[in-house]
This record gives sequence, C-alpha cells and structure tokens, in this order.
Amino acid sequence: MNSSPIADLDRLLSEGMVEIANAGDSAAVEHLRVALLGRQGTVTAQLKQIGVQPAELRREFGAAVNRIRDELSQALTEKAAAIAEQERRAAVDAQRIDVTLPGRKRHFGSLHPVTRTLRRIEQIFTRAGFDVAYGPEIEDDFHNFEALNIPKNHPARAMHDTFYVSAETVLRTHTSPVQIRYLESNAPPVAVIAPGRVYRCDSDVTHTPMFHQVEGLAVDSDISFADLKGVLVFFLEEFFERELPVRFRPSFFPFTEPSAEVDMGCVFCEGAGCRICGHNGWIEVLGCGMVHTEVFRQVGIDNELFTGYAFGLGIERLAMLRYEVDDLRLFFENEVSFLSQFA
Ligand code: 2NL
Repeated sequence: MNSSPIADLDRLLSEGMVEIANAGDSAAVEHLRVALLGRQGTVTAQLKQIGVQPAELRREFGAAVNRIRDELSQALTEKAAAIAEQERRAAVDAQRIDVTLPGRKRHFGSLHPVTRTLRRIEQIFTRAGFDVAYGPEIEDDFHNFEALNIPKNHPARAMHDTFYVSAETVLRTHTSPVQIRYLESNAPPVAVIAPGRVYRCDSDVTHTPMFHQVEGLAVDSDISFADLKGVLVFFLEEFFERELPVRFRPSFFPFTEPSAEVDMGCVFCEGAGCRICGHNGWIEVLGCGMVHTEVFRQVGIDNELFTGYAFGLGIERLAMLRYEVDDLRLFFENEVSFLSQFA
C-alpha cells in the first residue's frame, strides 16, 4: 500500500469528495465542512504538517495540501448550493396549490320547516282577506283564560297544562289572547289570524312544552257555521294543494259553542287506512266553533248584533303532514342534516 504523504493527501481528497457527493442535506454538508476544513479538521491537520516535511518535499506537499483544501472547499460550496436549491424546490412543491381542484361549497341557510309552514298559512289566509296579529307570549290570566270563558277553578283549566310565571301571569297556552286583544281594539267586522309560540307543561313523544299555533277569528253581523266550513275547506285544499274530503265532528271547547274537530282524508293512504291515520282513513287537523256568547260579553261585543267563528291549529302538526315528517322532536333538535332538506 502506497503510504507516502502525497498519496495520503490524494486519498484524503478522494474520500472527502465521495463523502461530499453522498451528503443528503445541508446539515450533513456543514458537518463535513467542519470535519475537513474546521480548526480540528483533517485537511487543517495536514496544513499544519507542511512545516515538518523534509525540505525536498515541503514545496510539493504544501502545494498539494492547498490544492485539495481549495478543491474540497469548492466542492462543499457547490454541494451546499445544490442542496439549498433542492430543499427550496421541495418546500415549493409541498405548498403547491392545485388550482384545478373544485372550490369549497358555501353553505346556504334555509328557513325552518315550521317557519315555511307558518308563512304558507299566513299567505293563504291573507289572500282570503284576514289580517295577521301578534301579541305577548307572557299573558295575564284575563286574556289567556277569563275572557275565553275559562274561569278560575273551572275544570277546563286542566285542558291547558299551564306554566305559571306568577299567580296572575302565564306563558300563553294558545294564541287566543292575541285575538281577545284584537277585539278590544278593533270593532267588528274583523277577520284575523294570530300565529305564534304557545307553551304547555307537557312533554313526551308527541308533545313539546313549546309549539306553534295559528288561531283564526271572524266576527260580523251574519257569520254562520257555513262560513266556517267554507273557509276551512278552502284553507286545507290550498295548503295541501289538492281536493280533500273534510268532515266536522262535534266536540267541546270552553270558548266556542257549538264546537267541532275537523278531520281530513289521510294524505298518505288517500283514506284507505295506514299507520299515520291509525287505520281509519281520517286525520284530525284542527279545532273550531262559533264564538261563545260569554267571550263576546267579556270584550263588550253585542251578542244580538254579531256572531263569529274561530278555529285553532297546530303548525308542527301541519308541517309533519305536508313534509311527511314522522317525529315531532325533529323540529326542535336543529340537526343541520334534517333542516337542510327544506332548502
Ligand atoms: C285547537 C282548537 C280552537 C279557538 C281555538 C277561539 C278564540 C277566540 C274565541 C273563540 Cl278569541 N275561540 N279559538 C276556537 C276553537 C278551537 O283551537 O285544537 N287548537 C290547536
């Protein structure tokens, strides 16, 4: 093996060149620069050996050491530049945006099915000449009960599982008090609907403590039950956009006499009988009647001069029938997957 000092230098050069070529990143290049050319570096060590060479070798050895120092230094600089360029490209590639990707979709909000149903109901009745009235959700005993022929300690109070705010104040159990207020400030003839939130202390699969109701009222000098039937059949056929069998069954409400509950032919089975209608072909959709004389007496309307009809319906119930929703609770859970179907 050739072990002359010059041959050792050539080996140092070629080994250094191989190591530089194999360096994988800028840290490895920097590490090699220190190992070769740093104060403790192998090439630096050789530079220190120039002085101890025999005189006849000193010039040649010195020239060789300086040459390999320069060559290695240049190789390190070039390699460092090459790696910096490679790392820059990798960083750019990592951040590259694919401009051909489809854009992110914007989510548009949509009206709640209860709101849509309410707007639809309001539209049908306003086209038929009804005014729309709103009122407070916290009511006094007079407007929610007393004026509607539901006196204190009367069993009819039990029909309305009431949330009491105080002894004389309640969360309204229906929107009838809005109509009482309307009659207090508008003389007949009147035709009005009163939509809004109502509250009952009742909660199970088919009842929520808050739900939405629309009540309607018409008062004039010659209003009859036939007018009531006409307006309700008109409303139901408009709402469901089809001709419907409708029937009126005698019923009881404290504030109407006579009173009736209204059924329509089941929209799911066309009257054949199914799970929705309890296999009898009819679905109950609202309650109604002729305004009780006691209600008119309470608001100062002369029973000899005026008659009126009134009705009440649940908005969630109509929304369930129209949109074929089979669980009332879906209207109150605010799942976007449910609500976005009504866009
Ligand atoms: C139902 C039944 C009804 C009324 C509400 C009413 C209002 C006044 C006078 C007389 Cl100011 N009556 N409202 C009448 C009959 C029935 O609602 O099942 N609602 C969901």
